[in-house]
Amino acid sequence: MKRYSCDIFCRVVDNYGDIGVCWRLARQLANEFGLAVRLWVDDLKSLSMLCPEADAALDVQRCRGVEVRLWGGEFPKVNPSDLVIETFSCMLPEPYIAQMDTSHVWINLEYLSAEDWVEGCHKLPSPRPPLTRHFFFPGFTKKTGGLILESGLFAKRDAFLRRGLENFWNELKMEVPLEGTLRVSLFSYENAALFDLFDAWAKGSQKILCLVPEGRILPQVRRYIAEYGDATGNLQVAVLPFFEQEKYDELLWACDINFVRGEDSFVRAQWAGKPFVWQIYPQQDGVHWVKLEAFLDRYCGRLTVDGAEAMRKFWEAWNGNGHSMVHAWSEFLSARAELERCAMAWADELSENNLALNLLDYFQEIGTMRAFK
Ligand code: TRH
Repeated sequence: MKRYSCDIFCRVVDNYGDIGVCWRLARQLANEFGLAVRLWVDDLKSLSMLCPEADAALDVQRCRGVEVRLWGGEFPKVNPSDLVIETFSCMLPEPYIAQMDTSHVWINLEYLSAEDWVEGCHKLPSPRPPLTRHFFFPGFTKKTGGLILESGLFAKRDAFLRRGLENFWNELKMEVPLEGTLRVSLFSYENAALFDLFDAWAKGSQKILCLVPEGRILPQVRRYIAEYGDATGNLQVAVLPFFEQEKYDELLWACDINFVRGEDSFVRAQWAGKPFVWQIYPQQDGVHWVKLEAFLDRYCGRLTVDGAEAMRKFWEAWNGNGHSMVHAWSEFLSARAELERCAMAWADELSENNLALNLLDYFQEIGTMRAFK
């Protein structure tokens, strides 16, 4: 049987989301589905944060079953792959396009959104004669491309939790948290609501251990620690190094509530099956609010009126609608049992719609239409 090849093109706009999605998909297509995957990325430093064995000084290298190529300077003469994945409309290099013909399947993988219009745009063709580019939208319904989910992830998660967390804390050189401590991971952008939230946690009746992987929120966290110490009232804050991508899942699994952001960590928190709080990537003119509310509408539809209100209020406050975190947090915490049940059911349901499988089916579908062998 022919081994298909795949080129994935990634431009790092900012942060880790673009490369986070591309790296995850590249590994999955190579290691689970046996494609010969070449990942073109314009910023190897970002990749090396997610995969420390990637050498930012090497233009060509193999990592975890994927050929990684620096996308910069003059584009080399290469044969295009059977499947060409442009991500987030990053614009394929012209010399590469010039080598393509109609036997190559060109897919543009788009950003994730829970908005209704996504279903209508998923799989839309966009002609670029003589070629055609096809839009592929991840999403939360059967009429979208679904979400990236590695095979066996839930079994891995459940086995990790069954083994107990002692090793996990040891590896982090941390003491096992006291019984009854609420473990919270915090991955977010700068956030004006942080001090308010930390105050609520410090003064609350629940012991909280807040784990902060290095990132954009860190200067604020450090300011708080400088002012109040890393243990104040019922709050203890611990700053952790940035995890490699696969290890980051373990942090999400080990915590009771996860604060996530952007796109990929947002999805991983859903696979963790735990209550989570999303700080959406802020866009100009506040358009991100529409995206945030679209997700909340989908998710909260499964909750009781009180549960839905608690989740919505807390998420909105965390995303900066100006409301106090204190009240919102206490309601969110009260709804925790219900949010836990919903998170697990949501993960199970969403896992039925696997992005890589859908993408490969679509690749075959287009290929067959063109008598592609
Ligand atoms: O980094 P993000 O904010 O990414 C993005 C980008 O800003 C992008 O341009 C924008 O369009 C998009 O959001 C919506 O958040 P995201 O998507 O969660 O990506 C973070 C990646 O980093 C994800 O793959 C998880 C990974 N990660 C680790 O590997 N280790 C860690 O310790 C942490 C905290 C994250």
